[in-house]
Amino acid sequence: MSQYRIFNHEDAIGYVRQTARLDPDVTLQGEEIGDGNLNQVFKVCQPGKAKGFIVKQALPYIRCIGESWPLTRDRARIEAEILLYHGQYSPEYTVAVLHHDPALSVILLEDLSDLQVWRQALLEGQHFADAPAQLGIYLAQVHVHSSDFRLDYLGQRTAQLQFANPELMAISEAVYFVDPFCDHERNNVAPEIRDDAEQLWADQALKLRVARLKHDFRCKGQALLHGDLHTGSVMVAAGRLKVIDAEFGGYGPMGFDLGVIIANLLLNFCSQSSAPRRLQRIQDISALWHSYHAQCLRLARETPDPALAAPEYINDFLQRVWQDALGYAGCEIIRRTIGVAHVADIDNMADPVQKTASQRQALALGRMLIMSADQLDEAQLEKTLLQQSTETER
Ligand code: SR1
Ligand code: MG
Repeated sequence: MSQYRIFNHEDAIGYVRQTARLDPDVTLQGEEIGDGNLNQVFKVCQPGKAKGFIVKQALPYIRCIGESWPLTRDRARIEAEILLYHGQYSPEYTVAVLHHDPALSVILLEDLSDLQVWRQALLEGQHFADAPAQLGIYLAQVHVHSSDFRLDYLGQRTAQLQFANPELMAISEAVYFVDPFCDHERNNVAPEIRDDAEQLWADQALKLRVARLKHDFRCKGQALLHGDLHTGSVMVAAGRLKVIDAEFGGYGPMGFDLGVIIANLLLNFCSQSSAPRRLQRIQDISALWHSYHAQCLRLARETPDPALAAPEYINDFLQRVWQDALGYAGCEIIRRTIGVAHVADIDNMADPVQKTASQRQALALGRMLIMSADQLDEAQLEKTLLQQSTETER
């Protein structure tokens, strides 16, 4: 039985040697490459070879905060199990788990060095035109297959218990729906937009909507979510896409995953001074939704439950998923602007005046999405964003 210890690169090499069953004579090198908020991540490979293995280890605390915020290491086991489950239904788009050791809180993952993080690609102005449609297929596959469209009552309740992730989902509940809507000490509010944040904190109509979204996040266990599907959890290359980092996953509303990724495309939209790039983000959102909708419709129709098979039922269901997605997108945009964890798209903007303008635009857009979620269909959202894009011409 392995004993938990915080890995250094030698430990990571030893773990790879043991679990990947490599020839003992093979020379391996390892380096820490993690830049995420929670874990440490090593790349282990043979010298001179571009591809090797990824070793991800959960620390007993949140890495970006430190030991003052302890966090269960069991998240590594939960993440491995979620990725394996999602990988059954979306093998093309889910990172492969090669091995995992619950005692060491370690996962061995395929090395995706030939892909790049989507957020970084967007920051560099690169456009991966296939990515939104691929992500729509991935989401539809993992959502429908873990939902009541595929599982009977016992099967879905069993899965809800197997993938229970209370500690990580409690963090999500706090950082999405609580902290950003009050003057919480964990928040990170730039002084220039303090007034805007205070207006949100005093906005009772907004808080009522957020309370509903929070309730649904906890109680509407529709499907096994990825749980943290921002553009940093998606790796892309020409014609290829892989989703990584599912440690915040668990059962929840389908619209949550969809909303988080839409929000991250919109955060990039808010950071852009280039009109063509803003237009690309609008088109990305449209392609994502159309792909998700079409694939859900196709997969859901094959349900063994005759009560759920009618196209009218499925279309109505997906319309409500869309409305949920807009609400969750609004929360993600707001929490990434004034909450504990921001995004590089806006935080790394060089011009302080433009950065403040982008933060303000993000807060207004986030609020609008939450307040208008039940009134905006996809075409209306596109029209609204196109108007905003023209008005914010810089
Ligand atoms: C305190 S944890 C903040 C965020 O980091 C992760 O990347 C998740 O997005 C989480 O919400
Ligand atoms: Mg993550």
